[in-house]
Amino acid sequence: MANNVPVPTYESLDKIYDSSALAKQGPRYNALVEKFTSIYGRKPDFIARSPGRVNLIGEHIDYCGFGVLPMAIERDVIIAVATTDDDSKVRIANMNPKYEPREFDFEGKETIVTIDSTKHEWSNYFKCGYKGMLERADNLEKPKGMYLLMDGTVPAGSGLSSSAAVVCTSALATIEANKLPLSKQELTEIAIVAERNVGVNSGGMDQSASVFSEQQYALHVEFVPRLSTRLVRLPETQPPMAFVIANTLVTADKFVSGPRNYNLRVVETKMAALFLSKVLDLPSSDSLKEVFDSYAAAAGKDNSEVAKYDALLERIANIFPQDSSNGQGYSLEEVSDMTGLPVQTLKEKYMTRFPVETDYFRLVQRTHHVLTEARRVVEFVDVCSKAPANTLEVLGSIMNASQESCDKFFNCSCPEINQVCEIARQHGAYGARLTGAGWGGCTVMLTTESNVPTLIEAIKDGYYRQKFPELSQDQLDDAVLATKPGSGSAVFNGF
Ligand code: NG1
Repeated sequence: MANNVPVPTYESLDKIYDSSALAKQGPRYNALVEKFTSIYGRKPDFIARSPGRVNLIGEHIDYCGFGVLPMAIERDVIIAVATTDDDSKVRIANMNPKYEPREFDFEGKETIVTIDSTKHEWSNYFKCGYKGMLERADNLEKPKGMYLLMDGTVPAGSGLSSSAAVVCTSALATIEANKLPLSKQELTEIAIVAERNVGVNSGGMDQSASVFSEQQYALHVEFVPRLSTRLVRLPETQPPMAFVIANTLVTADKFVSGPRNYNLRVVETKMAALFLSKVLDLPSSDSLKEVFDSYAAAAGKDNSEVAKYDALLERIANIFPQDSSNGQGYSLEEVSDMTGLPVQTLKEKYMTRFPVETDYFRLVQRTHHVLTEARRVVEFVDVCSKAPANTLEVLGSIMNASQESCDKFFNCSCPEINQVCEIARQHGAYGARLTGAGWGGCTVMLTTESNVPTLIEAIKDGYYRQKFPELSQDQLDDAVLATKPGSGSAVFNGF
């Protein structure tokens, strides 16, 4: 897929949304323009838009370098923008009154803007996109002043990638306001790095899905040797397939829990790669994908992709030493012995920029998850292209195996996710799994179009009405919904 094309500009919302969404999106865009005009006394010049995403398969492997298969959803972030040459101030407001208006100024070409990542502050996500873009704009002496109004419909902390949607939209708003000639590829790469400014060691799946997705397709994103994306058409099954997303309403905030969850997992996979590259006598690397590639190259056999995973999994089955903690994982000293890196080096390299809190590092379990999950992505994509008669069953069982591995080996599920997946499987879902980082957030289920109402009702009854009896009908409808693959980032100027 051509990655160096610009982000498209549309004058009509039907280029962005499925026809079934227009009755809702039209009034939403009108309300944004109206509110913008009442706050700033002028109309916006354009609206930037980037969606959230649901990941179909490939969890917690993007930051190890392995390919993943997300698709964009209708839920998104839109920012109305007007520019001025009078100053270089940024004024930003939000349609949600929970987020108070903010103002900041361009601090010069060196700093651009200061981001205090110790503070949990909504405008930091805008600043990430703004800073990331302007760092790349060598020829720009002084950026435009900006008037902004944001509206987001991706639930925060739900695994649907609300933060990436904000950062990508912010970066896109900054590009368009300053007429910077940047491609989709550059926008994505900058947004990936930019998001790390808020203190989360993020992978690159979300930003890629947000920018590159297209209606009716899932997106196979690969990161090695460099970011590349390929559209994967979802098979036409008989009966027709459908995806449902259910939010457990357990909020998993990476910013708060990162040191024990997300950032720790990133570090564990890096330590595992260091150990494996050493013990397998491969070029030293802290990327499991590089270990996989070097091992496959050294094995030299003309294996299929899946067979390459099997070969490595078999080779490492008994390669990790016994830990001294009775199966809880390795102490930092043990990791130091295994990798040959002094404790101090490990701390400086892996535990300083993104803090980590733990007594033990569970390298065996994490490696097992990452390699089997990467294998599942290859299988899933393959089934999509071959579309055998039992496609629904096969894809469903791959999703179920992913959930089991996330729960047992990566410990990123939680009782609520397990419960929703179980209810779903009992009510016509072929497969059900967490999507995104986990520890709460959303689940994704594969079912048939005709079973969607039954499945949704079963989850409302079996989960929400038990655990959250106070939810209104609107909140319930918002928590569990059918979804179709949607389109990626765009600029809209049809108002
Ligand atoms: P969420 O929390 O769903 O946005 C995070 C990472 C992804 C990926 C998944 C797990 C960020 C912005 N996103 O997704 O890159 O690693 O977890 O597969 O950190």
